[in-house]
Amino acid sequence: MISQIQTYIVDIPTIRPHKLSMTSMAVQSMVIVRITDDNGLEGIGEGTTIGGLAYGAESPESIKTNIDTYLAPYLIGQSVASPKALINKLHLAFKGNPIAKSAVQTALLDLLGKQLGVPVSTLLGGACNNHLSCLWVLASGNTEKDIEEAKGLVAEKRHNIFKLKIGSRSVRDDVAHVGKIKAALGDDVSIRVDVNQAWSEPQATYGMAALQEAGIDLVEQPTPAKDFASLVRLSKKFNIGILADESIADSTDTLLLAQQGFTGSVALKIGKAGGLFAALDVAAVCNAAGIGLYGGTLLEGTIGTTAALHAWSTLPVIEFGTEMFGPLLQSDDIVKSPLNYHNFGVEVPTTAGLGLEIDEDKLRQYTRKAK
Ligand code: MUC
Ligand code: MG
Repeated sequence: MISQIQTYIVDIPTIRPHKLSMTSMAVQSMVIVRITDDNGLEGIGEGTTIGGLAYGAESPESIKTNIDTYLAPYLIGQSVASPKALINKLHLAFKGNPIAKSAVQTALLDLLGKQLGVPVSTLLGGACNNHLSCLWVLASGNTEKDIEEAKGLVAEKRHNIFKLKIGSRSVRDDVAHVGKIKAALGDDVSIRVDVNQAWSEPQATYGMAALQEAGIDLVEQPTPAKDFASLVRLSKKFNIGILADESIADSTDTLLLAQQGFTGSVALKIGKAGGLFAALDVAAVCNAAGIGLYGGTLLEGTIGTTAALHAWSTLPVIEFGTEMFGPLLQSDDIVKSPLNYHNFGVEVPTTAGLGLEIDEDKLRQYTRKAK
C-alpha cells in the first residue's frame, strides 16, 4: 500500500552550455519522486524537461505541482501490485501531463520491482539486451571544439555516434559546420543532426540534400511538430534517414503519421509518451508500420535515464540506437553508483527495481530551496 509520496526539484549544472535551436541550457532541473509503501520500501522516479517551457508544455514547477496536487493524493492508499491498472486509472482521471505521469510511473515500477526482487525490465516483459549503444551530442556550436571533443570520446571508446544540435544559424552555416565535422571524423563514426523544428519545408529540402551529400546518417525533426505532411514528403524524397521526435508523443500520433505514409523512424521518449508502458506502445505501432526505432531522452539524469533504459532493453531491435547520455551532461549526480558507460554504449542495471540508490547528501545539496 502506498503511504507517502514526496517530490523535489533538483537543479544540477551541466558540464558545458548545451545549445538547442530554441534554448541554451546551463543547468538541468529534474523533478524527483519518492513513493514509500507501508513496509518502508521506496520507489524513485524522475520527470525532466528541457529549458523550463522552452522545449515543451510542462515545466519542472508544473510537474511538481501537478504530482503534489493531483497524482499523489489519488495514489495514497493504493496497492502497486498491478501498475498497469493503476496507471490506466491515472490517465483516465487526469488529462495531459505526460512527464509528471512518467515520473510517477517510474517510481511505482521501481517500488514494485523492489517488492518482488526483480528489475524493472522484468516487469515490462524482460530484457533482450543489457548493453545498449549510446550516442553523444556535440552542442558547443564551435566546429573545432566539437571535433576535438568527438575524437577524445572515440579514443576512449565511449561514443562513436554523434548528434549535432542545429537550427539556430542559417541552413548554409549549419550544413558547413556539420560537413566539416563529418569530414574530420571519417567513416568510422555516424553523424546525425537534430534541427528541433527550426526549418521550413523549403529550408529542409535544401538542408537535407546537402547533409545527404556530406554523408550524414539521420536528420531529426527538421520541420514543425504538427506539420506531419512535410515530414512525410521529406521522408519519401531523400535516402538520408529522417527521425520524428517532437511530432510523436504517443501511439495515436504514431498511427496517424504511419497512416500518412511516413517512411522514417521515431524517437521514443518515456517523458513524451507518459511513461514506460506508453513509450513501448509507440514502439509496437512502429514495428507494425515498418517504422524504425530510436531510444530518445529529454536529457534526464540517472533515474529517468535508467527507467528508459529498462524499457528500451525489452525491444529486440532499436535500428538507430539510443541517446541515453543525460547523466554524462550533468556535472554531478544524486545517485550513489552512476551508470556504466563503456564500449560505445551503456549497461542496463540488473538488480531489483531500477537498480539505483539515492545519495541523500547530494539530493539535499541540489534540491531547490523554497523561496
Ligand atoms: C531532443 O530534441 O532530442 C535529446 C538530446 C539533446 O541534446 O536534446 C534532447 C532533446
Ligand atoms: Mg530531438
